[in-house]
Amino acid sequence: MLGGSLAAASLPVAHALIPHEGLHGQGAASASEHGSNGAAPGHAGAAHRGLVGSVDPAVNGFDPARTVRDFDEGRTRRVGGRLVREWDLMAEDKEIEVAPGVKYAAWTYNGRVPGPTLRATEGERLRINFVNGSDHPHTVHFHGIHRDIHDGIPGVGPGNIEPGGSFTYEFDAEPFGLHLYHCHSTPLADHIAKGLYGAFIIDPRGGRPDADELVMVQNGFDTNFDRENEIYAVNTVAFAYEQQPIRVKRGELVRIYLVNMLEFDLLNSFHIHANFFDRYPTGTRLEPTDFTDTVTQGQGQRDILELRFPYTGKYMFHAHVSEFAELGWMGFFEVVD
Ligand SMILES: [Cu+2]
Repeated sequence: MLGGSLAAASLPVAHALIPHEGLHGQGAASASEHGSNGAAPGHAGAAHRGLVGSVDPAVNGFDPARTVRDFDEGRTRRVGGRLVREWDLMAEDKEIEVAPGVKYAAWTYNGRVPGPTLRATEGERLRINFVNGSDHPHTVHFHGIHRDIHDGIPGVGPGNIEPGGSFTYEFDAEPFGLHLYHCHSTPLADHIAKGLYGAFIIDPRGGRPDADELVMVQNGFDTNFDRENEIYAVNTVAFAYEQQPIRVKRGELVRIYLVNMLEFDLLNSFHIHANFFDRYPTGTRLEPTDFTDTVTQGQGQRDILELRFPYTGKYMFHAHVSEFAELGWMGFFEVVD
């Protein structure tokens, strides 16, 4: 159980990673508060319990507050009575900020981490025009059912797409559910961990009930290249939804598309406070299998979660792996009337 002093407890760890001189607001930092090693014993009195300062979405070119409700339906046209849906994805090398003052040399699809949440409907024909604008070879590997040459792995079909190269992946949208896409070049863990991934939603033909829909891609960043993560998040920026809670309406159905893209750690989890949700593993069935408040996911695993908040107020959600929560993977819903 994580309480209000959560992030204060986390700060000695996160603190060491983050240049923070002169950044302590609210007069919380005094000379005596810091040890000689520069580690702060805690941020009592700071305006929020997360990191000091905030990440500027304008500098990153993406904003977790928008990513959470940003679904990319691409362009569509009819070809012989069939709907063809198309997207352009470009791999680009780009430095991003994953926590205040913590820069990370990411590899991105379309300049953002996670890449765009691609959304289609069961049975459509999908085309993904991939251009490699990075200095390294990459691919796009989609989860789904398709032919090998469009699977986006080295050595099969077009294999690695070299810098400056391009390829159009093409397949049918099946099965319906919540999937993912990511680079599959080797070393695989590095190509994924650097940021080349995104959520891929295939809606069932009949759709799902109306809801306030949210996408949460759980990720992490190995900022010192020791093959362990120093920063954890949903949608990339540590504590983003603590600093700016996700606002939802009381009583309204909320649907969360939850994907685990974490590398280097085998398991991740999502826990909601003061509430329970229906769980649809991989989103491939229309009936939930569970009514619970915590879901654990291995690497590449995903679930659709549905819930309603009966009361207004602030409700925490976080990885129930406490270390992850303390290093950025926590946030709040703000429930309003
Ligand atoms: Cu790659």
